Amino acid sequence: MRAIVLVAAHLRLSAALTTGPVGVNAALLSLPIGAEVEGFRSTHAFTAERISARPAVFVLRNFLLPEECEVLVAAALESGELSPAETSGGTDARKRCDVCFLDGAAPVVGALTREVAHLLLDADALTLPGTGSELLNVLRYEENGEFLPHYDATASPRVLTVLYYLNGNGATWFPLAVEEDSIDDSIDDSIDESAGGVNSRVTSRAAAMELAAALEPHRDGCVFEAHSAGDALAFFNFDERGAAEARALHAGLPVAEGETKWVASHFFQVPALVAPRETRAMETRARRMKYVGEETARRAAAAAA
Ligand SMILES: O=C(O)CCC(=O)C(=O)O
Repeated sequence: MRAIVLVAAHLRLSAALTTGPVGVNAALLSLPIGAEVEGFRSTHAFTAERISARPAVFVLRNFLLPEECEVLVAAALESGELSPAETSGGTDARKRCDVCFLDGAAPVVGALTREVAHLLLDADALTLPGTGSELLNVLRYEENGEFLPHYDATASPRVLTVLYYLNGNGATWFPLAVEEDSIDDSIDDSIDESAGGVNSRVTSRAAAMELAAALEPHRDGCVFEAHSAGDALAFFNFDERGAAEARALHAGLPVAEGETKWVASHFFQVPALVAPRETRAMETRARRMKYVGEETARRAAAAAA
């Protein structure tokens, strides 16, 4: 294992850094694929390992303490707000899944948010206007529950996603992940060809989705599997130019028979690092998703009446 480079305070490496996604902490950025480092939260140590070049994906083992996981699950249950995910957020990609949202006043969430931002985001990103996190999404999947392939940053500048596996169950798949930082393959070509125009990104994302439909977990891309409660995954959704990373497509794989999967999704926005063209496209999609979300809520209400 290499020397400790992640600490719960800003740390700048003196070594020359490779280019990488916007917003990524310098210590993480310098990690080669397969290399593992030890990091420290305020209470305990964890390990970080990079498992994909593009998107930049990092496995964080033992990132949350088991008691933090228990507190988050209890807070979700006690909120009384766990409700079917199909009727929230204008997406039907989540199946057999309930969701609720915890704010910074909930136990663990406020302190965790601050620590994660300092550990995983670039120090400069923390000082930029608009940088912040969203409410913590807590997801409970039943057996066969899943989250179909999707992007996190379609309608908002979610530069960093952190997934916490709260009961040690579950797997997340990145169908288009690559170990080499190549920009010359077919997906990237389709993005380059589509450059120029708000809708072009939608087209290239659609191409990426189409490509992924022919791919399979455990054969293509990379799969992360939780080993124990408190494992986590961090990945970055925009490339070095601040353009949406088409390879950040990911899916929550179906939950095994008789199992439940608890996951919390933590989205960190850094609007100032996202390319202006991307921002305009996201605003358009956000308006469309709001409309779709309203339609979905209307239909759910009509069905319940
Ligand atoms: O449940 C999972 O494994 C993935 C969750 C996810 O993709 C998300 O919340 O964006």
